Amino acid sequence: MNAPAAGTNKLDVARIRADFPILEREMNGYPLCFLDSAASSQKPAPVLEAMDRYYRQHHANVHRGVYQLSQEATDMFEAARRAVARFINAPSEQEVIFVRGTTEAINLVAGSFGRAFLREGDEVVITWMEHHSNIVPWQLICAQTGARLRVVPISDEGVLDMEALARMLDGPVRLVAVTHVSNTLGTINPIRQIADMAHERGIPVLADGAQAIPHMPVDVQALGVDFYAFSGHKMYGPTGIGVLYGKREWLEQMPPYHGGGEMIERVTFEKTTWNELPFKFEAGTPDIAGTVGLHAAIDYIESVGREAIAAHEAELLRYGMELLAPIEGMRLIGTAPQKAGVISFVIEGTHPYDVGTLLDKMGIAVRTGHHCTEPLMDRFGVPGTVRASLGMYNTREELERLAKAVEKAAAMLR
Ligand code: 7TS
Repeated sequence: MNAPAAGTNKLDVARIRADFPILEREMNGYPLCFLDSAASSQKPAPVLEAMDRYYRQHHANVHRGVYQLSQEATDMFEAARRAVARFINAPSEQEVIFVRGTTEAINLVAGSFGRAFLREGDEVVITWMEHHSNIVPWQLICAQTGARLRVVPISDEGVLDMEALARMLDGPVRLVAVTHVSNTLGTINPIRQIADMAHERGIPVLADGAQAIPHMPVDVQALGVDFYAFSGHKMYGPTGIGVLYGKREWLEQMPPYHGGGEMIERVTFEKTTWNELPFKFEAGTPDIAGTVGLHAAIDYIESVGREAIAAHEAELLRYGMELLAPIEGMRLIGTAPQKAGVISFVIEGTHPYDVGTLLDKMGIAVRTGHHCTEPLMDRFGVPGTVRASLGMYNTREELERLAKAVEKAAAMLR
């Protein structure tokens, strides 16, 4: 396992890369240059090995069997929950709910909190830079309850309009749902400030942490949020597992989201009572191996160091923006001063899809399109962008390759 060289805050990127088997692959005759970690990051060997070991040696269903193996699986599952609680500084592991990912976490809150607390005429505040998974669940619950969605505008740099937010909060707002880091712009939103503003008015805040958790230390108590959602697969863990952190005071008032096994205390045909937190929200057999992989991913991130990862990526981001900016026809989308992990751009006279296809031919994996943020594309008047997004394993040389390839692609397409 890796650690930054003693006494420095620097990552040993070569050592980190050696832990990610997939980075040895070639694409179209070139070494793979993977710049799509915002969509899903790659997985280090310790994560793969932990999951393999779990299935080979310890698998049984959790919380059910009296036998040793089931106890082992349960212990591993609950150890993962404790690791998550520590990782995000949740006051209690009972406030850590395992879900499939960010999307499910937000749907859980929208469905459950929405049914309990949203009424006709109430408002839910989101922002212009939300991923569809922090827009559509609110539209669905608003349609069911008669509540209304309000959207906080952003500047041309991609910075949230805090004055507009303050004005909106004086309305009949029941919840604020905002992304911590934008997956398309990279903007880091001032979550603590937003939470303070909302709490002054008794309004709870959900932060979508999908793009923050892989890049920076996250402390839910310091952020002051009521709910925090994230996905394992964007933080070097497996797909199919994610987390909803929720403050106990809210989770206890919220009705179950799914019904089924595990989430009950007692079932009769007349009346069913619910299990305690967090099990009330975890119906059915969970992704046990996923939690084991997530635990290994947390250990891996901590062994490298979250501050060191943030510093490495900040340097890469600065360098990448600097290399790309001078390219003819370049328009960088998302130039907020507080920014993480993502470089989105369009090049005059070219379509993002064509640029992405040519980059792939040169072994460079980037995402093109609207990145599940269509309202944001409308805001910037573009059909989509090319997006390079960073992980701890990326290097300066890869960004140099990207810049050269973009220049070449643009010249071919114009
Ligand atoms: N919220 C944000 C900010 C995201 O970036 C994503 C996924 C999600 C929520 C949904 O996460 P999921 O794990 O439940 O799917 N973002 C992206 C992306 O930028 N490209 O592909 C997926």
